[in-house]
Amino acid sequence: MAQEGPARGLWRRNPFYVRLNAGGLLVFALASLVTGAALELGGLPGSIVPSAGIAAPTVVIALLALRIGGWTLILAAVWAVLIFLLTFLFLPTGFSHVSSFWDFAAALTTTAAVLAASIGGVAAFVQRRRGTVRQTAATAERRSVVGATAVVVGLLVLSGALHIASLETVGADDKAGAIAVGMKDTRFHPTEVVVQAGQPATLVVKNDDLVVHTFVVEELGIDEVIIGGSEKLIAIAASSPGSFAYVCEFFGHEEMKGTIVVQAAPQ
Ligand SMILES: [Cu+2]
Repeated sequence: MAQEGPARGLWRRNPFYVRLNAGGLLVFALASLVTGAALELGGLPGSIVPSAGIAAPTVVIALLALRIGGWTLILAAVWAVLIFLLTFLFLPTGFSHVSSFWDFAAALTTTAAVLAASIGGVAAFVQRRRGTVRQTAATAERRSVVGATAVVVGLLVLSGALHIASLETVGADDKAGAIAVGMKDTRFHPTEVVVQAGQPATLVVKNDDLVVHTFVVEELGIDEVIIGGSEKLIAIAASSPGSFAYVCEFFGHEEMKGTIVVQAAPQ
């Protein structure tokens, strides 16, 4: 509690747009740490390292903007845009899967925080050059920030509810005789499945990760999306022997691949 005084003072004596910039960066750093910690606890060791690696300089840059202002505001705005470019490739997966909470939440929080930081950084710098620095937010500005925050929180709640509502489980009866394929740590387990040609086979594919994955076998026309914690029954019908690749199609999940080996039926 002893730190609250100076921290609050530092926050309050800064102009509105500097606070918007620093606030955006700090929210991004927090979101990055939470995501890294969740993945670390979820069984993907080492996830916290890149998260902390990007959160630490982000916090330092936000504090510089709050303490010094001036040129550090440009640094903060440029840093916000860099973070956006760095995470940009992962955003389509998140935004296109509202029912996968972790993916959607990471994409939405990153975008909102980085937008706030960029707008704040640029506006703060421009106001300082023009000598129009304002300590407090105009009513419209305050309403915009409150409104945007409410929309983000509302969408996060919606995504969480959709995720829970979309969870699928496979009953014990259906599981009996089916081949289990797990998705864990952005890998398939096992990476080889053997079935007989001309005999229908069933897979139970379960996603034990927090993030969404796909199970795609192009040659067999299989294309399923499975959110974290969900499982699906997938029928395989291969009439002739051969081997078919199964993959997850999302960016950054290139290591997720396996093979379905279709053996000739015993004579
Ligand atoms: Cu995947």
